[in-house]
Amino acid sequence: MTELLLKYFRTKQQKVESEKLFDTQCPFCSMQCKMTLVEQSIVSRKKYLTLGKENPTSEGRLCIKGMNAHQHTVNKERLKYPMLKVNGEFVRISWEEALQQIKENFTRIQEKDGQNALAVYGSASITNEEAYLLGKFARVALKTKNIDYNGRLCMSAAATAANQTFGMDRGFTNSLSEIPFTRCIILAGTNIAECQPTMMPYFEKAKENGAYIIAIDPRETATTKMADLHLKLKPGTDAALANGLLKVMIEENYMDKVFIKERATGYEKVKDHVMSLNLDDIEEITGVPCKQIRKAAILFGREESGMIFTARGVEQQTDGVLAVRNYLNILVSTGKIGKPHSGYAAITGQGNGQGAREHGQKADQLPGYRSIENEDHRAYIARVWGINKDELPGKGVSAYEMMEKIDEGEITGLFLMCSNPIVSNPNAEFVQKALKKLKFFVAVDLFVSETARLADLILPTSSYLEDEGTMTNVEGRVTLREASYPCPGEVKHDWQILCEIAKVLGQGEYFSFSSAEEIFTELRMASRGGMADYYGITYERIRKEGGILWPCPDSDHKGTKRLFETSFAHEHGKAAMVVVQNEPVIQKDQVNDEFPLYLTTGRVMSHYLTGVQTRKSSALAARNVEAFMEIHPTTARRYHISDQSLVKIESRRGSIVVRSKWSETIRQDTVFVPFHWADSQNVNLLVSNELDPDCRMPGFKVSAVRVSPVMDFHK
Ligand SMILES: Nc1nc2c(c(=O)[nH]1)N[C@H]1C(S)=C(S)[C@@H](COP(=O)(O)OP(=O)(O)OC[C@H]3O[C@@H](n4cnc5c(=O)[nH]c(N)nc54)[C@H](O)[C@@H]3O)O[C@H]1N2
Ligand SMILES: Nc1nc2c(c(=O)[nH]1)N[C@H]1C(S)=C(S)[C@@H](COP(=O)(O)OP(=O)(O)OC[C@H]3O[C@@H](n4cnc5c(=O)[nH]c(N)nc54)[C@H](O)[C@@H]3O)O[C@H]1N2
Ligand code: SF4
Ligand SMILES: [Mo]
Repeated sequence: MTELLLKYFRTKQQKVESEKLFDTQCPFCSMQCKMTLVEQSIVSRKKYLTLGKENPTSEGRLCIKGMNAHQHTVNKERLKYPMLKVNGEFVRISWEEALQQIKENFTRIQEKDGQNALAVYGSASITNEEAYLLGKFARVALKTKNIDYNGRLCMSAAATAANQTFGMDRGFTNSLSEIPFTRCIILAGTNIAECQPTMMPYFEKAKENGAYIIAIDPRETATTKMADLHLKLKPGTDAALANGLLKVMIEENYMDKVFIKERATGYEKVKDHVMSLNLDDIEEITGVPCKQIRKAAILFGREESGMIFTARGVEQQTDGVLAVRNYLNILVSTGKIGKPHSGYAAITGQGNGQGAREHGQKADQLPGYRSIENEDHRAYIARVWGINKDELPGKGVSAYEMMEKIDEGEITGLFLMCSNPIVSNPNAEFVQKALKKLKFFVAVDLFVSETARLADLILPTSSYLEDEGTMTNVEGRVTLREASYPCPGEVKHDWQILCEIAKVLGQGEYFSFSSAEEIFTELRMASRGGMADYYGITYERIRKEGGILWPCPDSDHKGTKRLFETSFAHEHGKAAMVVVQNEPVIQKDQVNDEFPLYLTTGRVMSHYLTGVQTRKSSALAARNVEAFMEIHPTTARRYHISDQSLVKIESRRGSIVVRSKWSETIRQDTVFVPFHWADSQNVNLLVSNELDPDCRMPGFKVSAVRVSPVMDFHK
């Protein structure tokens, strides 16, 4: 197929002077589709084509974002030189000057405000090598406890839930190749069709094989359309819905008693609790009719195999951990885990959403999924790093809490790598105000993002076409992103930047790497014996074997396709079930007469996260040029909002103006706005600062709002 397309592309071109091929992986979602960029020089311009490449995960497919990914990397707004803010304007400086600025300012801040006054904010869009190095950079080069990353806003609820129930967190307990053979699938709060489009054929095959698909989402989406049954719940009520499902399954006798006895703890308590609940109350809370809850429970319970997928709809809640744990209660008690064609997936989001949460970017974590509070773990990592264990700082604060510490003046310097927090954090106006208080702020980015605009110094970094390294995809498969495109201007790789800063800070001996592969060699050692063990994985093996699913403890080990076949990862070997109340401990934003509607947020197919990259891609931007608010026509009429008109949305925190989009398929009490746009369309101006007490995830998926038309004076 690839060859055919290439041939067609070639014959269509005239006067091609030269042609180059660059292998890489898509910079966007967790599918990490493999691709080849074809670059042709034709007279004075360049022409590009992206072709999918065969691999076990995306099987050669690409979606629209992947096909157009190169557009932002060759965009003329791409940063090419270090830029220093002088009298409010960015001016080009040399790397030498940039490093000197960092040295002077970081040293001054730490001398005056304390070691922990410097903070590091990372990302799950960088490679494993870079995520690992960033954790080491914070603890060894800067000696600060304050490091966290954007995955806190993404995967933290699912990760905490899996750790608590199973004793280990790998997003998918199985591999994608098992999906076509499962009998029943629950898709809760996930929009795979728009967010991991190349995964769809696995579900389509499952359907062809007779599987039943149940979707749980307040809106109809391209994903729910594929489902046989759609439970259109009120936003934020998954915990209660899962209680309802479980109650019916118990009543109908679908519990796997042997599995529960041998492999689970806590079942009796969960059963007593669930049986004390009333299904009518659950209908009232969730807005899902009892009949539908019963139908879904019976369909899932009676089948021999089944899988549950959750994503941010369930997880980005102030009770996200418990909501996920309640879906896991269903899997464990029906014995649908650790077996062929049965399992759980918290669908990872960013390109390296999996790997970047394993190797020490999190406030409480050391490489290999080790804990920074465990003395043995600290001792092991200190040995690998060649430092004294007492030099290792302790646990820092989570991503949004970092913004609060900045506001309070406890953190006065920030090193931001690969994130755009004033668009992606909740309570965006507060975040913006806080960041303005920083004494010295360095942002490492491809562009002058909305957040980088506030920085004192911006360092230009390389893209997915230029920067080689490993990325752990949605399956837990460690893949190698080849990258050989030349860096534009004076751009450096993220890992190089970290090494050079460490050097000017006098810590060069711990950061003397000259390639990503050298860093990976140290990462392997640092992860060895940990939960996320990469020791047996090498670049050579990844190339040969098409990626390897961790854990992979030694070079003879084939990797682990299915987890928990014989035991769970807790010391007692069992899965821990837990009682989950219908109502959350921390009350979510309440609807009332003043703020009568639920607002939920999420994504569209053509844009990626805060849109810094995709808004610079003409083909993608053209598909959705601005934010919008999906609203049911009945609701819209009630508030005098016509279709395609400007509407003001207000919450207790702030207001935005976007265009309305009537849709018969959303709940009448709910509106939806994607979060890919900034400034007056930044939906996070509306989202509250409440966090999940366990994992510190914000409640992006529920706010109470009111809507009103914006008058058009030209009419
Ligand atoms: N096109 C595109 N693809 C992406 C991304 C992107 O920005 N654009 N981002 C990537 C990243 S980092 C991530 S994390 C993933 C996210 O992938 P998803 O989690 O699938 O995406 P979302 O759109 O945030 O939310 C999924 C669905 O949850 C529903 N939902 C809202 N509230 C609730 C609720 O209370 N309960 C339930 N059950 N459902 C609810 C929404 O209506 C939405 O359809 O996508 C990745 N892929
Ligand atoms: N309301 C609402 N808010 C949300 C969510 C939601 O569903 N609703 N979802 C949340 C989720 S799941 C996520 S993951 C976050 C993401 O939020 P962010 O982390 O803010 O998202 P990005 O837009 O990916 O920001 C990445 C920045 O790094 C730059 N960049 C890209 N590649 C590289 C690289 O290789 N190196 C460096 N140094 N820079 C690079 C990009 O240009 C961009 O400016 O948003 C969260 N916020
Ligand atoms: S956005 Fe995701 S599904 Fe689309 S090409 Fe990129 S990695 Fe593949
Ligand atoms: Mo995410």
